[in-house]
Amino acid sequence: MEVRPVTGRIDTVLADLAERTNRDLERWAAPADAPAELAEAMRYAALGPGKRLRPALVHLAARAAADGAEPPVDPAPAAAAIELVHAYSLVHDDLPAMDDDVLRRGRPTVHAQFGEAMAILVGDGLLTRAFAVLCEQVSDGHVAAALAGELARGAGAAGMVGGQAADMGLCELPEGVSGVDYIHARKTAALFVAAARMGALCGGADVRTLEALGGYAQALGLAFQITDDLLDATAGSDQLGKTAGKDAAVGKQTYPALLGLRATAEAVDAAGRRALASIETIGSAAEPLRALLAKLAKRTH
Ligand code: GRG
Repeated sequence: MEVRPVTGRIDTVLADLAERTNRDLERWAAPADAPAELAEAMRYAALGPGKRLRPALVHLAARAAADGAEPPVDPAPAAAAIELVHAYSLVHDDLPAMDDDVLRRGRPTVHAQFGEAMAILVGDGLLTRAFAVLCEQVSDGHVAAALAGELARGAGAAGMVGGQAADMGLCELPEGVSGVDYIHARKTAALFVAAARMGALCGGADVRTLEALGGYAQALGLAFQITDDLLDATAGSDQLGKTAGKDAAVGKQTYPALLGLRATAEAVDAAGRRALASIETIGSAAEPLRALLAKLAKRTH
């Protein structure tokens, strides 16, 4: 498959990468021999109209690590794998026992459309499928194992699942902003970090570049989640494609609730500056990552 270079305006770059990821998800979202009904629901979850940010981060980090050249290992399987994990997390997050929501990406959630038992199994199927894609599509076994390790760390109990447990009030947390930061770092930023580090591995990064890209993604993920909380407080459900205003309705501790809107916007800016500082040694190959940060700082959905 022809891979276009990562150049040009960030919107075009992201649209190209999303198209590529969608093509890969079409092929890889469900195994050919899965029961047809389960495969249909897995594809509904994986191919829904999301932003495909985490796969873009994999591709852009790979380019940055390869100094703007073609990455030595194709990042496409890693990009698809992380989106499958993200899709699973959304399906489970929407379940009645979790966030209990019926609207996601402007459509009925998976359990609203296919039933709760199917939604649980869709999540299980997507999570395990992600690791199958890495095993089957990355020919270098050492790289495949390293990618799987990064994905498991970011998605697992010390990462996204741990953050969700904390967010659900199932664990002791410090009061105030540090408790919110604890949740954001795990529930959201950990998968961004995994995406950037997986991309970096595909791009042949040395340890310094791996850490730099991981640090960028950590700060980007925090800025992204704080912006999510800001949008939940200020935007409407139509604009977001999911139910707005839920945090305030359940009295959740968030940046806007604890600090107000102005200090929340300042926290987003500060995280953005930390993201840029982390990749200042990388040079022009990281330009698309800088443009991505600027775009996300202005996002409205
Ligand atoms: C293990 C039962 C079980 C559940 C796990 C881990 C988990 C459920 C949920 C946490 C994942 C979660 C909802 C994190 C919030 C991160 C976030 C801001 C998601 C929305 O991401 P976008 O805006 O979504 O990139 P799109 O739709 O564009 O892909």
